[in-house]
Amino acid sequence: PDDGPVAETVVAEVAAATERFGGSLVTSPVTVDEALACDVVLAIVGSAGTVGTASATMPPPPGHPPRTDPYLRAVQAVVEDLLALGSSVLSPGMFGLGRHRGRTVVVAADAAGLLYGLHAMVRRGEAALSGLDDFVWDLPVSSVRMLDHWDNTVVHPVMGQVERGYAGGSIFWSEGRVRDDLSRVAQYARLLGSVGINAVGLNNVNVHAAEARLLTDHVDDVARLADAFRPHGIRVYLSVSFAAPITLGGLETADPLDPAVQDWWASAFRRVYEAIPDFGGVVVKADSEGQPGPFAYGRDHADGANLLARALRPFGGTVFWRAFVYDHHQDWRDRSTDRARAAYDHFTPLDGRFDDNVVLQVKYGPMDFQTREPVSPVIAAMPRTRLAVELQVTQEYTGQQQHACYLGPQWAEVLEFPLAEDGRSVAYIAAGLSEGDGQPTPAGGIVGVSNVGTDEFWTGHPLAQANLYAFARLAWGEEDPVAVLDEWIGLTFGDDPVVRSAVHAVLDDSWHTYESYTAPLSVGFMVRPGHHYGPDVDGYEYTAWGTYHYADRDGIGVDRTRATGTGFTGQYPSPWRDVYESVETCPDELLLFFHHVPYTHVLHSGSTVIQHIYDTHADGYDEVVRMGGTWESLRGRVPDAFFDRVSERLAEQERSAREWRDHVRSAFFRRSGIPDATGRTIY
Ligand code: GCW
Repeated sequence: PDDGPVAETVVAEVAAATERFGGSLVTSPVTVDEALACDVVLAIVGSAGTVGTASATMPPPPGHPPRTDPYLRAVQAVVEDLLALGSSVLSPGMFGLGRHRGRTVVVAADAAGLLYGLHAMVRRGEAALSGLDDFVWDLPVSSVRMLDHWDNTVVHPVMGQVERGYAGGSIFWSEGRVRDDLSRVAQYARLLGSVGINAVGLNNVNVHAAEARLLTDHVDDVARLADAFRPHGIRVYLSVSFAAPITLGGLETADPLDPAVQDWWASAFRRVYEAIPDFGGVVVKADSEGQPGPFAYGRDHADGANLLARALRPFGGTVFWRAFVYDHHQDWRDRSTDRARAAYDHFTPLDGRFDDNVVLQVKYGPMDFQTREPVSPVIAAMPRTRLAVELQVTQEYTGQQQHACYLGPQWAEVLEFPLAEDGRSVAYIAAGLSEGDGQPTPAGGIVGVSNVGTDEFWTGHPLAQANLYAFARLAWGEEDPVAVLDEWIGLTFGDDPVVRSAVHAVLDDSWHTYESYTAPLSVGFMVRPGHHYGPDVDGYEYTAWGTYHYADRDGIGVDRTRATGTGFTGQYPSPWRDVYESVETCPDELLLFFHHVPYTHVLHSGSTVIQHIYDTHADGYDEVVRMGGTWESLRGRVPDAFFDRVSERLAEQERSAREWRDHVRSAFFRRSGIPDATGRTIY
């Protein structure tokens, strides 16, 4: 059925495939016999309704002739059986896929679900088209699955065009305007739609002068991007500057309680929606790292977020308001301020005050996208607020797409972590789902910072494509990161078992490998300031950023206990507040995030902290050498250009891992004076 641009996309995809393979395509209206004669049947059966009401919930789109009875009966004949197989209610984005009565069937509640079902069928490959009856339902856990681009429209003097981008320029923007040729954006949109992404932020959350004007002067450009994403079920969002009423509107204030400010936002959004009726809304970084915000007017972040939410409400738009608010002018001498506490301290008092079209977007950890952090306690502390969890697909602190570092396992750990007192996981909280009889919280979403750019392999490191894919699949609700990687390998390289096992050997454990040769035991931030690449143990130690490790000759780590430290452990619900409070129960991998311990402290693993540092850094480097050898065995088995680019990056990873190993091992030997028990060289 022609139910809009996404349904048209499904028809076009199927038409292209049938033509390629010499089949034929019948589109509605069809007779029962025609439908049942097809090898593959794809059907929309009405949104959130049962099949009993399918005919009632399938009004034709405006301007279209009424649906014909034979079409409805054909759909119903198949669907009635299918619903009896399992689900009686279809929700948005949900689909059923499988073999049924000798044919392959995809059914969904809406066009987006049909699109997802079609691509799920493609992922199954030939197996989807043969075999015995076997039917499964699948649905996204989280209703919003979003990628944020930190793209500037112009090249920023310090950050380049894409902030923390490691894959070339922006695929959207060039010289201040949308690109003329959007064919790459169309490919990207198709890719994202195929794995269930349904929202994209088009510009950097640090909104500079040129980009602020997208909202007012370049809505036509934004509309062209919206046109490219719409056929794949994706709505676009803009990052906006809280000071826009002043900088763009010429007002004297951006105070959220000022009626002129409220009017300014209302009319700005009205103009956007005239051009883009399905515009998603805005992403806002306010009072953070120099971005303007409501604090300047003595207002809080609920006042700020609700200002925009009320201006967007008439049009159905949403505000994604970031919780990444902390003091970036901290005096390093001040031991009483703990950056890890900041988001919780700022936002939890506001729980219940945000309008229902505000989503609070929380970084997964309390600090800033480190290789290892505990899960942010904010996520369990605001039951009356819609919460989205923000992950970083772009590898700012995890090797910058020079290092192979598959982040699926990190994200799976975060999303499955049973943070809430009632045991609900982070993914459940973000999805607004309850457990058992528990009270459901309102739904937010899962957000990732994108890692693509104009690079010919899209992601700089070709293997970093796996991170983009895994983000989408885990945001959808898949749980096993190695199974997701396996899917990506099959879709990317085909069926060669040698390639499959080698790519697994390189990537499966690469996050742990990266962790082992960089900052130890979750202490974080031992990177070169500014660009954040490569080792520098004290790089951030005496700066204003609040990211300290306090390593001296005797010990290392941040005391965040209630008993003797910053009290951060008290922000966690039970049992985590006690698990993290005690060195006895704190997991090794989070030890230095919560505790300052002597180098001789014995870990649960049986090793001392200092020996752990020596061993993991040496072993991690050895593992990178092994990864290089494994990849080398694929020469000639994967496309040459792909092979060569990965080989170059693995060589750099090996060089950098060696640098990390020697820098960190030497730095801690010089501090502690304790030798490496294995006698390996220290410089
Ligand atoms: O990790 C830090 C990055 C900044 C980024 C900021 C944020 C967009 O170093 O480049 O700014 O986080 O998430 O806002």
